[in-house]
Amino acid sequence: MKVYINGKFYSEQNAKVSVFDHGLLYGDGVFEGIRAYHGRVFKLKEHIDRLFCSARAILLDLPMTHAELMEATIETCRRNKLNDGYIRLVVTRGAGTLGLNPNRCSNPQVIIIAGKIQLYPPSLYKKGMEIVTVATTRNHHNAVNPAIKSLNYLNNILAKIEANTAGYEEAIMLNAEGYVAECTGDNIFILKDGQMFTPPLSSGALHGITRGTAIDLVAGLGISTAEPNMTRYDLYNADECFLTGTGAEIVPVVKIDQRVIGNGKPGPVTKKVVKAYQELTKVSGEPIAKR
Ligand code: PXG
Repeated sequence: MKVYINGKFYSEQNAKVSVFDHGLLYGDGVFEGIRAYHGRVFKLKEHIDRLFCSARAILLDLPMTHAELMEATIETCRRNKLNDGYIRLVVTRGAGTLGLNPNRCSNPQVIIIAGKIQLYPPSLYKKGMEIVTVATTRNHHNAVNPAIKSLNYLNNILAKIEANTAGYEEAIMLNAEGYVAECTGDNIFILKDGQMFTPPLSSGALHGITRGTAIDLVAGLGISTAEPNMTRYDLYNADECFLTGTGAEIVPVVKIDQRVIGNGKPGPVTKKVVKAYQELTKVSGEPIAKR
């Protein structure tokens, strides 16, 4: 595997950053998780846009333009002969002193890894997933804003640990007001009486790229998506539920905190969205091969 760091490619063994990098010392940096399907990078522009927004929010100047980052991502796929896989784009604050001050870091590290992704088993998409609410509250937007896809994912990791120790793969996180925000690495949707609902971005939900795609695909089925504050009561009484994320794509949810959703099987609208998403990944994205 060839890893991109600041314009150069390194073997896996030689792809390194400093132990003084504030990405490591403080989680000071931002990232994106992107998928490639059938020789195309899916929603690349949207991911780079979000990376720039995350960087701006933490006052980190990306040393590259939008176009340069897109090209570097595609070039990394080419060098790794990646047709289908997972791309991790990381920008750290760079090496500094043993103190918080980001001004002492002068050299942001732009890292691009193009590899494979560990997927949920296909059976899960047929049967649907069971999830639980956890006690770990989603970060408050005045603390670490959940809109920032930062290298500090401890909030999500703590929630994931709670889910895992309870025997589940994914957790619902509530915000400080007790409203549903999102899952540890996925956004959440419900269908109720023919209308789609997902928590508003102000709840602490990441502005998920797959979330946006799902809203578009659902609109294509003639169903609109509202974004009200939602409680667990709303989830428990949903007709259908699914999660969205770059890694997970569209995952049907059939049980929440032991409450059976709908008839306990992936719902008809959910199944259509799963299919429509798969179809879209076959035909859309930035081509990796040189034209
Ligand atoms: N919420 C959070 C907290 C996330 O980290 C999403 C929602 C979904 O956003 P997108 O833009 O992907 O639809 C994410 C994304 C991984 C992995 O390795 C995690 C994500 C994406 C890709 C891979 O677990 N999280």
